[in-house]
Amino acid sequence: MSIPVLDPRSLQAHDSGPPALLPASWLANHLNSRRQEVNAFLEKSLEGGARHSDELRRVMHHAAIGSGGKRLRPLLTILAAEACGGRAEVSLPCACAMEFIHACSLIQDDLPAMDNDRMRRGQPTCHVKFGEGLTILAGDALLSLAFELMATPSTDLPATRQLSVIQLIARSIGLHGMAGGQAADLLAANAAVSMETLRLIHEGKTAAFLQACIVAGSLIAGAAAWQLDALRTFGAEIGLAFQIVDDILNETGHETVTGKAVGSDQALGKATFTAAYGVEGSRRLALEALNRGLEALDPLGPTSAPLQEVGRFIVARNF
Ligand code: GRG
Repeated sequence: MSIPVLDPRSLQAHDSGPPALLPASWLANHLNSRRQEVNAFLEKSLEGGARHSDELRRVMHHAAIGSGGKRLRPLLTILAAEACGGRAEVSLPCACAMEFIHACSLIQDDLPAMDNDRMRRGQPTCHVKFGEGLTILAGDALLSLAFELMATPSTDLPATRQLSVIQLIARSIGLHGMAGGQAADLLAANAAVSMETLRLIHEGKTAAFLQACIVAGSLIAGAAAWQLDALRTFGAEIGLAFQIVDDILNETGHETVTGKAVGSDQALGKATFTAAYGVEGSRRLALEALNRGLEALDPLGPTSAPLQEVGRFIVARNF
């Protein structure tokens, strides 16, 4: 799997639809151009002076844009929409809302009250750089901005579809998703957990939102029931694979490449796939999940090729 797919140096506009044989260069250009569109929209969403505190705006900008990031979630939203025949630009505001929610979750996850991490994306974490108070407020404001973007009326998007997307995303990050999973993760520290509980924690903490990013894209595109089913399955499998690989990288990765502390999960006594299945066993589980996910996309044909490529990247990545 080649990392250049997400290499911003080869960014080019490319919008003529997938060619019959899909050469690697077409895929790379397509993904890089979508990533560039996401970055431009994220910047635009945080432009302009702030009414009360420009410092808060700077912290938000650092958390969501300036510190880097792979932009996997917005890419998944846009590519899912395109896989169902939708137009990228219609899903762009929602895709960027996904990145703002993700940024909120990362800066909160790093706080002393949670994982107490001092390094993220190769830089000091948000609270180390700006203090805990502004970090908590930046998280609040990023989350609010995300919902503002998702709820902004658009002539290309029926309000009923927009409402279903907002409901889906809200549920995936709340009690029954990310926040619930994170709470279970905190409570499971240094405790013996069953394989079933481990899966439940990871499903909630990470997979539910990743899956929702994908399903949101297909809802925006007005997907048919069979397309939605395919993308739901792909999302669940890729969400699981993502967290398994994250656990592997926390144990075997290199800080200079991952940009964050290695070995922290073990130090915090976290329930992880590598603790339960070993590194090789976890790799096998991630590959099996990827294959089930890719198989689910089969009925969609070539329009799902870019989505498949991001799925493969999620499992092959080293950062
Ligand atoms: C936002 C409602 C709400 C609640 C937040 C703090 C919290 C509750 C949840 C933490 C969830 C979390 C951060 C899980 C870890 C997920 C993870 C491994 C993220 C890393 O994602 P990448 O690799 O990061 O896509 P980049 O840096 O590339 O963006």
